[in-house]
Amino acid sequence: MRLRIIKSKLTEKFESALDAFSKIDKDGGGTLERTEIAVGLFRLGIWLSPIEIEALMNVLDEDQGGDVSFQEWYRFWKLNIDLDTGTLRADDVVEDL
Ligand SMILES: [Ca+2]
Repeated sequence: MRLRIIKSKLTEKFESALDAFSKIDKDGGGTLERTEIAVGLFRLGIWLSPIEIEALMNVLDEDQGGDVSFQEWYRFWKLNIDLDTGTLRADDVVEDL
């Protein structure tokens, strides 16, 4: 369950959704690009194939605009937190990864 691994690494490494977002947003552009996410996860020791990145972006990029706003990131963060409690239909999302 990749999404669970990604979430646990992120929460282990970063204090909050905002902390993670601002550190992954290397160029300070206010959105997370596909490359920034791939690099950010790689630095956490998570190597995702292009197909997995694509699947992750489909989860993250709710409006399919090609990048991830903080609002979208926060939604993902919350979704992941809910994974812990076993609530939500998060497994539907995880199946896509
Ligand atoms: Ca977006």
